[in-house]
Amino acid sequence: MSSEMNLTGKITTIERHILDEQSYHPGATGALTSLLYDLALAGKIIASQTTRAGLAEILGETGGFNVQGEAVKKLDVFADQTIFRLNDHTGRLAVMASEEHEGILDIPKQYPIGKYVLLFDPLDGSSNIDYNVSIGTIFSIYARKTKEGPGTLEDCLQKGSDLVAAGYLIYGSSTMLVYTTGHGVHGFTLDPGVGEFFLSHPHIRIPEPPKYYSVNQGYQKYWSEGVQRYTRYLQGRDGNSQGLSLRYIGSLVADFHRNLLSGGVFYYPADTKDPSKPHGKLRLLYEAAPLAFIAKHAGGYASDGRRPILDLEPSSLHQRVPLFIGNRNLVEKAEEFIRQYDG
Ligand code: P6P
Repeated sequence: MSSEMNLTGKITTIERHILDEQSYHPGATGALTSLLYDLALAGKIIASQTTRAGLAEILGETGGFNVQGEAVKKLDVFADQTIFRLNDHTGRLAVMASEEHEGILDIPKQYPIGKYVLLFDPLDGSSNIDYNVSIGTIFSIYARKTKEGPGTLEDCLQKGSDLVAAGYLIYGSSTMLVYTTGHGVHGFTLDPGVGEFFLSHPHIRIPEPPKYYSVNQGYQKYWSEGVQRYTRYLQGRDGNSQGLSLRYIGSLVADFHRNLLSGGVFYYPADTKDPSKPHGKLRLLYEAAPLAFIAKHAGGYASDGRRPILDLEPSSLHQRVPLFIGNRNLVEKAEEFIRQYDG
């Protein structure tokens, strides 16, 4: 089915859609439904700030730095606190983890413990906030592995193939929420006038043929031979392929979203630019894995250049991973070039 906006069908709110999804999970107690609803609510609250960041004195930096050593924007902190405070007391979660915090986030002792785990990047692309570029929130939901008591780091370090649900919000020309529980990928557009997310992109499938490739070509000299040759292939410079157009926003959610709807490949490969980041810049747990889960259920694929992202066993909360994601055949082509030229 095309990923064009569906404006003629029945009016479906995200609450109705999530409730209908619950029927796919016979054992569902409604906790996942409520958790997804709470994330939609967080998106509305964050969107209300991002669209007037310039006016609400929420622009600019806090002066602090996060675990990644990146300057923390006031909006980062706002988004992080909003998601945590909406979810810490609901009794649906055993533990959380956020890009903005070094360690896991315990559920406060006065609140009940639930059976799900929420990992999130509260505001990805925040370095673009000051330039009015689209930014986003990315989330992963797992079932806890430990049996009782407060959730642990082990509950957070799960493979992407064990995800229960994943999604993102994109705060751009409109605010959208895209999510999957493994039964199709569905997009909802926020009508700020009524404060509702309405189903606008049901059953998203990554279109063929692909239109774009998305990579920061400014780092080309730091890439491996295989990635350099792969990029020439995508540009149609090896005579065997039709060149693609380059689109790179520098905001992962925006770059991924465009390729999801138009067809294409995004990649942030390993590079030698920063010895402290030999595996590239993007994080596995709350960036690559949830987007890989979405790509899979939209007919696409995601790899670290050698293995499926969803098969990778995480070893730490903030570990970085090279990411190639989008149309399956383009990602598999990347693996082919890397296998052939990088050994
Ligand atoms: P570069 C934004 O800071 C981010 O984490 C992702 O959203 C984006 O894909 C990437 O960094 C861009 O990194 O090195 O190309 O500026």
